[in-house]
Amino acid sequence: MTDAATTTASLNKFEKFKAEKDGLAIKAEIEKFASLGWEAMDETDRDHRLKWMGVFFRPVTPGKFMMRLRMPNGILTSEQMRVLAEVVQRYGDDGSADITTRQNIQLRGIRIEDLPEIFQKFHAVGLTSVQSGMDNVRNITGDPVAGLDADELFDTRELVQQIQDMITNNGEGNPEFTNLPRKFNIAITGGRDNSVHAEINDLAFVPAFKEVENPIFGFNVLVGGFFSAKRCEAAIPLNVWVPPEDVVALCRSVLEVFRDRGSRANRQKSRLMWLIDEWGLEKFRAEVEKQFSKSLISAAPEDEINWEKRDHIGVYKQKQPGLNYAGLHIPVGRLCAEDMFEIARLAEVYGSGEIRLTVEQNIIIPNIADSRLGTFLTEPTLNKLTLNPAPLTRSLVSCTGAQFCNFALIETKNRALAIIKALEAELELTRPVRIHWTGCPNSCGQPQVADIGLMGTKARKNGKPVEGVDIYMGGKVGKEAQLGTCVTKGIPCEDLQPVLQELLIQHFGAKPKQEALVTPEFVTK
Ligand code: SRM
Ligand code: SF4
Repeated sequence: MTDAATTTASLNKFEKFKAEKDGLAIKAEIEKFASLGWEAMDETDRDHRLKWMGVFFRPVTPGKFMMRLRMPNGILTSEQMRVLAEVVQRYGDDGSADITTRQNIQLRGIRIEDLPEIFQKFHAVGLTSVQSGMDNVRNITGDPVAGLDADELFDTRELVQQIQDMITNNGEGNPEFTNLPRKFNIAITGGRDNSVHAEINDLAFVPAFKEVENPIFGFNVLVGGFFSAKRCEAAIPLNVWVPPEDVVALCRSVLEVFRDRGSRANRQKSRLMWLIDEWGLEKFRAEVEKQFSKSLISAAPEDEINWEKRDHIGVYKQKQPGLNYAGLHIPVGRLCAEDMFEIARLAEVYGSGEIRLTVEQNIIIPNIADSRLGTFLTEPTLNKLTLNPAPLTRSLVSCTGAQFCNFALIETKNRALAIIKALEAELELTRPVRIHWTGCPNSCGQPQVADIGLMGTKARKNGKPVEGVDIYMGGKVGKEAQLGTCVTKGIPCEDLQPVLQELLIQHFGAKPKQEALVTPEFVTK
């Protein structure tokens, strides 16, 4: 640890409770908590340590917990989806699930007394929620069409699973990595379109060929990307290239350096980039190299991210002849139990039982044979979870917001859907526009990667406090990704629709519907 981190006096309150008892210790106490009930539990165990098992106390809905899974590379089976559906189904209207911006699933409505049975069910189908919150490595993202995409350079699935297994001890929990100074995000992409937003991860691997005698495939390494309320940074090149077989070891080395040397004094300054700032990139690279215990190879001059980002909504041919994948749009990622059972059924009847998730909070069903496609397209579920949503709906992303998150300054998901519907009723759009909502400056909904990002804030109208947003623009994804910046502050949510309408007209070629009808160019389309 840094000098600052070694003295107890300088430790922040999170470090103190972690030093008293490691978060993972509560794994052995789940039965006890279940019989005690949430009200009688020790508050630190309930509000913080349970997150090491992916169980989040929700002050907004006390007694109804959220559970965050791990979905390496965003992949699950129909059997696993059915288990998740059964869990939320028992909670009636309180139960639902969300697909997250890290290709993952969160469940809602969970009662503490049900945890032992829920964990047993997870175990039986190979699901884990371990180390998915607090000072742990979050769900590791990978290409959503890995192994399906004819143009991919590398299938990321196995590597992502290996990294998760290393960090979590095959899903059982690994005390080596349960006490990081802060959260840590890892992404790995083997495709050409940067489907994982590599640039916003603490550690990311992007495809790159190293010329030795012949080009050899591997990854250039990026470090230090993160969003927080106080500071947002895109990841920077570490000047390292690794072949696929060294990726797991390099993850370990970077994590060990962060764990042992990252600052534990001020939680607002504990993400990896702060350590890189303190040391400088050269020293950071040298420390990683020491830990890696062999020489690091310098980066390839160019990476292979040279496509615009795809959203995977719709039906596409796979690299396997005669097979297709279908990207279903899930409005703001929210699923009810019935939807989840349906998705599991569709994946089994038409595909191979596999289901994938995207960072845009949508679902992909792979391996649909040409011969089954016609019948698949007639499924009534596709009227709700559509293959061809309207252009604004298609790219809408939203964080959890005030319905369940106590950090939220505004309601997000329901409001996002209502405003998009109203805008689509007014406007004719010729291309999708990526609108991301996030309920507070923590930026879980990634407004900085959006064409138009909306960040919850406190605004004023007629002298009264009202829910409002700061507007971000200029986010670019895929090749040459860059973060958007704040262009307008404090727009009251009730006044937002006309403001968005104007932005869409001015910057994204939208036309008012009336005008669209009389413009010959549009009539012919
Ligand atoms: Fe997040 C904290 C939800 C992706 C930055 N995030 C939270 C908490 C746990 C706060 C809380 O206890 O209520 C939210 C849980 C609300 C709930 O009930 O759902 C929460 N974050 C989410 C999710 C569910 C948003 C979504 O609707 O998809 C995403 C879950 C991802 C996952 O599966 O693990 C989620 N959060 C992100 C991302 C986006 C990403 O990773 O690409 C970010 C910005 C990127 C980053 O971390 O660098 C993000 N979340 C934060 C932060 C700010 C971190 C910081 O360094 O300050 C917090 C607050 C914190 O950690 O102190 C936070
Ligand atoms: Fe909650 Fe804020 Fe994250 Fe939205 S951005 S989920 S409101 S912490």
